[in-house]
Amino acid sequence: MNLILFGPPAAGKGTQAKRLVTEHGFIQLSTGDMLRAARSAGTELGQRVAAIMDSGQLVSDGIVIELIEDQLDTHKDAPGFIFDGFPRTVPQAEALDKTLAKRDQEIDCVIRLRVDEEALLDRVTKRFEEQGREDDNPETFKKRIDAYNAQTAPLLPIYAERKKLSEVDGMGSIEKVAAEIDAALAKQSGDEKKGFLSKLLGGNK
Ligand code: B4P
Repeated sequence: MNLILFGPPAAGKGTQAKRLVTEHGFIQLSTGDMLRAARSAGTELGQRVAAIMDSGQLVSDGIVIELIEDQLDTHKDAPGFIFDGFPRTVPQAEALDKTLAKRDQEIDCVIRLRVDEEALLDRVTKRFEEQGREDDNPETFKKRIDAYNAQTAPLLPIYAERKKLSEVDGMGSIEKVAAEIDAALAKQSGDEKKGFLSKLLGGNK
């Protein structure tokens, strides 16, 4: 199963992705983590993206698409992927569909974590104090939210139209959010099985 964890910055995508890896054996592909790793390693790519990330903007589609394709090639026999923080734009979503189709795969489920802006700001403020991540300061965070609303949120109706979207309340405790995600995944795979069965039986029953 290929899953997208969707939501605004600091919604808890990374937190939940790590748990799904431990409990369900997915491979987590977090473009944010990959970009931060490139920065820490001081690679040419890391140096190119540092200022963009610190300003709260999205790095170019070409860069993140290449990072994802490299990882899909590296983990050819993986049972499933969690796309965490990717796609974030329409061209990224289109590129993901194409690259998965080449591998006879598709996106099976998109989980949207809903968290209100005040709670998001509280979370990044806490993380800024604890970890000092430059893009977690309140001013930059506002720009990240704007980028999400302008460039990423427009993907939601696309996945809803395809009946892949599940909404999860991301305001609860980490455990409560985890339980809701598991329920949404179980429902999605049940629906897929039902769809498969009705096709097999020759109609939309
Ligand atoms: P990301 O790395 O994706 O952003 P994030 O803030 O880490 O979001 P996430 O939702 O994963 O939050 P987390 O679980 O850590 O992106 C960073 C930057 O990289 C972007 O701004 C952009 O510049 C660049 N980038 C990345 N992908 C890109 C792409 N595809 N295209 C272009 N540019 C891209 O949770 C946040 C905090 O909340 C943590 O401290 C956590 O402990 C806490 N928390 C989590 N769940 C909680 C809960 N239920 N209750 C209370 N606290 C919770």
